[in-house]
Amino acid sequence: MASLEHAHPFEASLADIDPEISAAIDSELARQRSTLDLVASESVPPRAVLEAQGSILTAKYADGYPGQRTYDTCEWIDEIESLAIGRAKAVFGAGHANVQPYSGASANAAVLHALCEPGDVVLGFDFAHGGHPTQCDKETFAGRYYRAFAYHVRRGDRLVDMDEVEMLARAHRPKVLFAGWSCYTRHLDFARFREIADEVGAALVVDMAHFAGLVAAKVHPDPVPFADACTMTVHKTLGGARGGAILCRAELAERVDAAVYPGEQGCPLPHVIAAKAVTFKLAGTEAFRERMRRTLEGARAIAEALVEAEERTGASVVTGGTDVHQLLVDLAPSGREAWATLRRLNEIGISANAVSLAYDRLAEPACSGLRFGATALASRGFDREQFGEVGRIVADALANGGEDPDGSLAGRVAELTSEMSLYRYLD
Ligand code: DSN
Repeated sequence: MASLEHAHPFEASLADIDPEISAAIDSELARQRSTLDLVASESVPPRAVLEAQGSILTAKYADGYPGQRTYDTCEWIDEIESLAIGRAKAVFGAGHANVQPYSGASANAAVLHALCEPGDVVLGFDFAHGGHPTQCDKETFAGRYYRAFAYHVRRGDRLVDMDEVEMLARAHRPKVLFAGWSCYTRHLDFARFREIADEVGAALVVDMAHFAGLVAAKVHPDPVPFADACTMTVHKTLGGARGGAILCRAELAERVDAAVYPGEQGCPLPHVIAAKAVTFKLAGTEAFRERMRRTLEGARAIAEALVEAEERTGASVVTGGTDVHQLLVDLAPSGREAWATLRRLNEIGISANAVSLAYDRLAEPACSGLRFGATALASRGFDREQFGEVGRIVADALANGGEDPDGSLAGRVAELTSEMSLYRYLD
């Protein structure tokens, strides 16, 4: 370690200035390298995105929008933000894009701010059934500042109950109708959502935080032509900068922009906006589309392995498979609890999510659901065959309640993770 006495404090490396944080980052890198990351909301941001996000742009203040800032000397930030906006519009074929939201949750807050008055009615997908809490959950702004109602999945087939959506929309006449999810594995019927929204005079907002990358790659039904606005995160299937974005019809541009800044946020994050611009550039490439196709294949391969193993695991794949980058597993038939099972999976080198399922027999914080996603491993280069092995490892683990008494499952995980390098340029 170089002596701090000889280094200008602003030029010393992280390792020299703060060895504790530096060592923790190194340990996290080692953890990521040795783990099969099946957390459905995670990805592997490319080096170019990390370089932009960690750049000197971090310093700059630039409240406002390109050409309309409350600070001077923003010409390069204007260029960067204009590129990000143009690329987002091009990738999704949208009339307008706002790339400033700090997160998907902030994007949902801004859209509600733009389209509703406090106390107006909103209708969203129940969190416990697969929606995001910021659509209508009582603990979030959506439930606190608006009159929020929730629709659900049917008990039988676990698909969104469109008849209930229609019935609730007719009864409560929402200003905003949300379509979109965090924990769901099938396509939504955007045309039917549009019809219902039109009938009751609601704006349709598609929360595509999870599936934006699939939409960009055209391997998922496109909500943009149906929606008044779409909210998203840029770091899930899109696989890039950490933050959110909003697409909307051109006529709503002013309202949406004013709701993001100054309505909901302060200064934008220029370094993150630069990283979003890079993400949208990459999302327009064939390499990205290939990765999204492999992501879908990967999720299907894991689902197939788990369906095949259902008898010995006592864990069923919700809806019998998946159309997207993730799958849900219900541990209820096995009688096991998801958090306890997940902790055992962590011990053999697998990370995923424990989630409450619709009609879960267990009360929170206990739950019966496990969510597995293929985005991060597809970014790492995993192919169909390797995803099949991932699925078999998970199945073998679940058949044993997550236990690995002879270490053979951990050995199979280690074989896969050492075969597929991660962030090699950091060596
Ligand atoms: N936390 C994200 C997820 O895991 O789905 C949603 O914000």
